[in-house]
Amino acid sequence: MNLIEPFKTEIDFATGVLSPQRVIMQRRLSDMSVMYADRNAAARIQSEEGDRLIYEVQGVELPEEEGQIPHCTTRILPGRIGDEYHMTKGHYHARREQGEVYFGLSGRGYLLLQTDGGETSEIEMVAGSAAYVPPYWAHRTVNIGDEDFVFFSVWEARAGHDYGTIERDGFRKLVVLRDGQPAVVDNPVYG
Ligand code: M6P
Ligand code: ZN
Repeated sequence: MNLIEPFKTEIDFATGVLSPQRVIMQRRLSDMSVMYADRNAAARIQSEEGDRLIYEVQGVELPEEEGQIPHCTTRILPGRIGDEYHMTKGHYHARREQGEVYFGLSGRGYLLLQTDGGETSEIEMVAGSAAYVPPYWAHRTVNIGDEDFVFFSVWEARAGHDYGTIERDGFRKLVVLRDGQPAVVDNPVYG
């Protein structure tokens, strides 16, 4: 076990920016264009405006060993690909038995969850919402507002990210603009 010195990070709730600056990871449309239901819309945006920034993660780097508790902010920019709101890739934990906590800092979003067994759940999040991702639930976040949706996440270091299952099957639910409102609908091409 590494003995790590205690430390703190200041968080800007509106932007998710950490200080001191930590590791920053950006995901652009090209990293996830196949994850959006409307691939034509994704291709059109790509050719008309270039590689759009969808979301950004800023976090502390900790050793992936038992007992370490990584934490980060995620900022999802507002916008849609076709009717579908900007979202994260989404993942299961490689160790499915590990959970996670999300805490809303600013903006409005949905937390979509699903299990291998076919259960689904969606939780609306605003600033101040503490949402629990229990073990075994895949999780994806979606910005349903006109501003950045920013939240803070905390998990156990060995949880790991399993992206492959979602890359292959997608999510059972999509969050889309319907009649001027965000709506959670079945994904017609799931699986
Ligand atoms: C949350 C946490 C992170 C995750 C990030 C972006 O902050 O769950 O572990 O990396 O969201 O989500 P994803 O990894 O699915 O792109
Ligand atoms: Zn996770």
